[in-house]
Amino acid sequence: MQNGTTLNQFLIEERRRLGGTDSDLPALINDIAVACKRLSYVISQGALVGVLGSAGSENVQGETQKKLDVLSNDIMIEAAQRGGYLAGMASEEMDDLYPIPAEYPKGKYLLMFDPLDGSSNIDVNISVGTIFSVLRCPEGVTNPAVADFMQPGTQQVCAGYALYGPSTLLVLTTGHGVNCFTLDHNVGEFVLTQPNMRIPEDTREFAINASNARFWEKPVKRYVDECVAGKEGPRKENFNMRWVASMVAEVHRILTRGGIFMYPRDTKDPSKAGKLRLMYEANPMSFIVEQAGGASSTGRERIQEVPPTGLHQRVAVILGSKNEVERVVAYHKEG
Ligand code: AHM
Ligand code: MG
Repeated sequence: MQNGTTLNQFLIEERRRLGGTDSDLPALINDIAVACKRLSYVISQGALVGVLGSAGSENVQGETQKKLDVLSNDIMIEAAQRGGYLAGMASEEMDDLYPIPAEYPKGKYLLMFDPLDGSSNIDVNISVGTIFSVLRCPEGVTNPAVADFMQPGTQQVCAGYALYGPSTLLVLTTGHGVNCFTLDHNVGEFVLTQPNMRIPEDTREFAINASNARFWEKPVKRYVDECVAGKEGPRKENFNMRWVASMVAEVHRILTRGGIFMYPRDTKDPSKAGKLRLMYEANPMSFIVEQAGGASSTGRERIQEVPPTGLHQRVAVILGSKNEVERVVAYHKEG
């Protein structure tokens, strides 16, 4: 690829290189990218356009919605519903699935997204992001039901995230590696800046919300204790720790310089298998991380093989540098 390759040029060239014929997926990705550009602008304006703070409502998970949670959901729907590439959508911010309105043509894909991940950070001006996952709508289905979305992560045809940080980035996989594009605000295009991202297999950096330490299960506690023990401990090396509380920012750091991210199952609320949502957080991030040579697991099974049971199902997430994830999985096996 040449310098200055735009997202659209990249998608056209990738399709040509792979001998593909489907123009709907590239077009859908472009629509999603438009939503991310709009969001990047609104987020950057913040208090100037009155979008910070609470919306005064709750989502299906009982979380208080920020104004930007609601707005970002609307922006994504508006950008993606018209093209004729989708049969339905589902999002963190909507209780039920969103059917494509009758006035628009229906397409062959399903879109699931978290419009504004890490939104607890929005009022303090720390990076947030958008996460999305694209599935194929089952053959012959034009009005999908929830059951049609219940496909394991291994069925994803595309996954990506936008990161609204010092730069706005779009990171994408269609199952042929991971590529990162930076938004050039001057020309309004995402431009390929980090092709073929690879996660180093080893790391000396971990990310976990340590305030939950008293609720962790034994294998996670053992792993973190060993990291913290540093040079004098069994790992014989010093480790660094980071926690942004914005999964998109954590995954991007891991894609850039390696590391392990954990939001494990814990005993805080035994009715929940974890905090993060399988369909629009864990699965897309898992697809991206594995495509970049990393690994992802709940501690007990590969995330993308977890059988889905609901749109908003929660799951434990351990992902990042391969050797470290495998170590945590081994600790789970040892009990
Ligand atoms: P959200 O989708 O409601 O923003 O929640 C997901 C976020 C992740 O980005 C992040 O890893 C995690 O929640 C942080 O949780 P905590 O505040 O418990 O540290
Ligand atoms: Mg989220």
